[in-house]
Amino acid sequence: MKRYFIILFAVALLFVVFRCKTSDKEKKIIISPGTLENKNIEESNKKSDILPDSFYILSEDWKIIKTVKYKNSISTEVWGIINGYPTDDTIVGNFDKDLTLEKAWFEEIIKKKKVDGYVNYERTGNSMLCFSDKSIKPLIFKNWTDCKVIKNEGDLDNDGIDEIGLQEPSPASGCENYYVCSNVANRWIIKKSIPNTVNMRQAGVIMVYKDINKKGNIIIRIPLLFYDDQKNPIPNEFYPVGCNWSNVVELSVKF
Ligand SMILES: [Ca+2]
Ligand SMILES: [Ca+2]
Repeated sequence: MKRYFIILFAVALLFVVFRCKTSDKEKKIIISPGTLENKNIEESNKKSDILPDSFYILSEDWKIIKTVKYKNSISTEVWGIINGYPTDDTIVGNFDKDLTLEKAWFEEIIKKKKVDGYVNYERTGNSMLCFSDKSIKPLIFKNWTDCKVIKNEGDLDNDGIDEIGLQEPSPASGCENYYVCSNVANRWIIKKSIPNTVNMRQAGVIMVYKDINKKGNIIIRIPLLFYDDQKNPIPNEFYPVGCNWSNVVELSVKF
């Protein structure tokens, strides 16, 4: 009997050690890719590249922060794709208040219908952001069925929960939106919508990252096309702009 208890105790101990190790490992995997600037993608200056086009990333007071050279190719996929961004269907991160990792993915909502005893599957035209932990409610996106870019942005607001970025394709226009989604009070919402143009996506401009100099803020890049500049007029030299090509303004905004 005593031996039986010793064996039971040893097994329990092994289980605890294994669990701790797993959770340590899990904690280490939680990263913040959104805080890093990928300079290799943004400024492709390899001599062998053909770089027929360029644009500026500007500060709010119209100083040129960066000249971005990029390959302007119409054969490249430009809808819903951001050069250098992840293209995996599924991401991993901490998407709720606990310290374990979940998976998240984008999925079209399909309705199952029984017609004359047969099962029919009907497209709804809507989609959702789903989580492997079923206690996290999916986030519904209306009139959107396809998503090629889903990214763990890291914890942008320091609440311990990773943010998720999703690029909405818009084949009707070169202008698209990058949505930054966040878990707020146990509910997933679109917290920031960042417009972008074809040249930004072809050049692989990083759309959003944490502002390490201003607590509670993020840096976003938006096309000059969408910038409402009432106080400080934009100099003429940075125009014209459009959905295929625009200079870009970098802003620090509250998140
Ligand atoms: Ca979690
Ligand atoms: Ca967060």
